[in-house]
Amino acid sequence: MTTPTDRDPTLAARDPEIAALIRQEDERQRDKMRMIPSENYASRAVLEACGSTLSNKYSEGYPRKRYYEGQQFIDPIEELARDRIKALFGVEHANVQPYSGSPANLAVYFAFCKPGDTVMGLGLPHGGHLTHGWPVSITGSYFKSVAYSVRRDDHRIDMDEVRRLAHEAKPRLLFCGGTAYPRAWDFAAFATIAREVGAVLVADIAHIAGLIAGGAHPSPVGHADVITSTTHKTLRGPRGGMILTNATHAAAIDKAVFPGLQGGPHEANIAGLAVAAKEAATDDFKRYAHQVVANAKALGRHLGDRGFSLVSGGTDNHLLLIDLTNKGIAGKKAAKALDRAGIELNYNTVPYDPRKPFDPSGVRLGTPAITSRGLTEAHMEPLAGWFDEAVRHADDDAKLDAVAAEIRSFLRDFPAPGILV
Ligand code: DSN
Repeated sequence: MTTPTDRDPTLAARDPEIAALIRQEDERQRDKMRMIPSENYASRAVLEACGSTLSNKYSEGYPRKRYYEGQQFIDPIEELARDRIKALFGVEHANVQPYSGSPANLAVYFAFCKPGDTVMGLGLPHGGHLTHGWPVSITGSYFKSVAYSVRRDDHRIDMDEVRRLAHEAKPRLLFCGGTAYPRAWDFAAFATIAREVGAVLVADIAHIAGLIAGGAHPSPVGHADVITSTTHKTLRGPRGGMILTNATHAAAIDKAVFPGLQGGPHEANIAGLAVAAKEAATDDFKRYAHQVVANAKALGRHLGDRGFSLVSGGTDNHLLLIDLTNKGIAGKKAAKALDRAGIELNYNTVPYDPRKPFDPSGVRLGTPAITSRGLTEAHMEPLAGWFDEAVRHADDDAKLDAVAAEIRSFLRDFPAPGILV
């Protein structure tokens, strides 16, 4: 007699090669200081929702207005995700279907722009995002784009320049938000400029969504016309995207996501987002969000004490951008050495970088994932020490391996959410 497991084997039995690689990735995530600022650990509950049979279902359309039958359980799931996100951020409307941040932004273009319209955002080399109109992205090819920048001296966004460029270019969309800007965003100031020139203000909060939900960064709600985000960074949800807006723009945004840009929504991830939104509404999560920022500030201070040059002199959020020029090492070489030493981050351009993006002067790191494991300010000094040691001994594999072993052993006391090995 065949058992259900014979008919439908486990992953390990069906495909040991993939199962082994996933297990190795689990172990890697368990054993390393994961410091890519756009990454995190989703909880076991979120991961369970994402790995569920919801993945089998098509549900084009929106709750109660679908093009496929069998939505008895899908509709309440998407409604819960929308309602929880609306409550968490205090917005009138949430679309939780974008597959990720780039599709969320593209849907906003589709909702408000015609090809050839002008858009404005923080330039990529200054910490912006590709989809805010950078030339190599579709958003920079189908739209005219104007980039604002950070000042050379203090690496802060130059709001005078934003105002001047906005008045000259009269953009249809004005983006604020980015991927490598360590300072708080002044959403009110952007809103004033957007109003002056008749632009739609889009706040892309992908990096800081969890900080905003937890009250550790000011919210763009009430300032931005539209808010876009991923769901897997500081928010600690599944991979995905969302668009938040008010009643005025709700219909245009929904139409732009479906049928404008996407087909069937990924309801397993939407269920994961509902779970993450429930988690993010707790006091524990508020403490987490504030701890992320406290850890980043503490780490910045300790790295500064060791002579590392922090872009903008520090951080207000979860990330640090370090210019390694004074250390005589390029960002890529440092990132590879740090990775071997158990500190995973990414090489990154710094503002006005004389080097190329594939071999830039800096590294970018952040505290969302390590804070999810329970690290606090007290742990940032040893972490800065390991960081320094790895950068100073970037050519010494034995030394890097010794640091990695220390980190592995240190992290045993800090179990990572969602990692069962
Ligand atoms: N890839 C994301 C990041 O690392 O910031 C942005 O899309």
